[in-house]
Amino acid sequence: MSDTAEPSIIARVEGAAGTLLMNRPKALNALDLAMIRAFQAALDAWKGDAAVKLVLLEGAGGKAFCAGGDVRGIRQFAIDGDKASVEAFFAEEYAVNAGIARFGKPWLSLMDGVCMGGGIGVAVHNGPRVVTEHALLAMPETAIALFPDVGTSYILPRIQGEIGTWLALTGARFKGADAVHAGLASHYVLRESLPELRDALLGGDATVVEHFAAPLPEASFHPHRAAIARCFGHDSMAEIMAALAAEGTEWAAEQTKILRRMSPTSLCVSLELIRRGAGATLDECLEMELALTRSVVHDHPDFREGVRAVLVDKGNPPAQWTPATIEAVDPAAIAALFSIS
Ligand code: QUE
Repeated sequence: MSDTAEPSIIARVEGAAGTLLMNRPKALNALDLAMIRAFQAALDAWKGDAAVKLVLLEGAGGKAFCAGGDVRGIRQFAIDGDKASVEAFFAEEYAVNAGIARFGKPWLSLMDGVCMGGGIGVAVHNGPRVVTEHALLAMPETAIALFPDVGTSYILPRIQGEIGTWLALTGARFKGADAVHAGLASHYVLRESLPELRDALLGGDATVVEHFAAPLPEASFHPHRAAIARCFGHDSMAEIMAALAAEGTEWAAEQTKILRRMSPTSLCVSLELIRRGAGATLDECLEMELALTRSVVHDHPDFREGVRAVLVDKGNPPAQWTPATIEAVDPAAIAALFSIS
């Protein structure tokens, strides 16, 4: 699906910068395979090009940086039994994530607007990672029965105080300032400063971003830091649900309600993945994630149902999960999803 005759990624060399504009604004710049291939082509072209001192990544349209991957398309491949297309999408997407991490030059993302899932994957593995007051970051995969991928199984367990576990399981929305406090972003810049920042970056020196940083507001999750650490440090969903129940606060009740809407299988898979990711390298995490896509997308009904409910039918009717509750998830079934590859 393309919005116009324009390319979905506009890649140019401007001054000493390679610039990449994700340009599918009607789809909130969600990544399809053509875009992923354009990212790989830019990585290949610019990595060894001494005239390109840094890469500047932006989203078109003013509303989104990038809403994620083209999960509607992946769902259709899964329904059609087209395993090769699903494999190509995730394998090539994760190769781009790894390529950004080892690009060897600054890969500077301007996150102004929605940035979820696959959008986080093209932003956080290098830097500087700039957010504005209009940035909204989330890992919402448990709502569609996926799991935190694009290398976030490496990033999230390294955030202090179980903030990453909380983010992955509940799909909590981070404002720009929250993302900086959590370490997902590195610099907080006001939207009104972006044109001037952009101009300065075309000079090829990424450190100029320091001059544009605005005072950082307090994290919106600050009042809940202790409760997040208490409740989300457990290694099973049953323990996390029990810990939230024991809190007896409005906040904890809200978290419980949110978690009860997510795919129970996906919650258990995501928690296990984050725990395994804590002791793994980025490349090992990406490999683990790719192996999981093979089982989760094809062998389990929840992914198709989750994308249907959230993105195709927009919540009407809500998702029907298999099994329907966290309590009914068989640990052996979760282990099996990890061992198939
Ligand atoms: C979980 C996700 C995604 C999501 C919603 C979730 C995701 C994704 C999109 C999305 C949103 C708007 C679009 C679009 C895709 O939403 O990965 O094409 O226009 O890409 O709850 O993982």
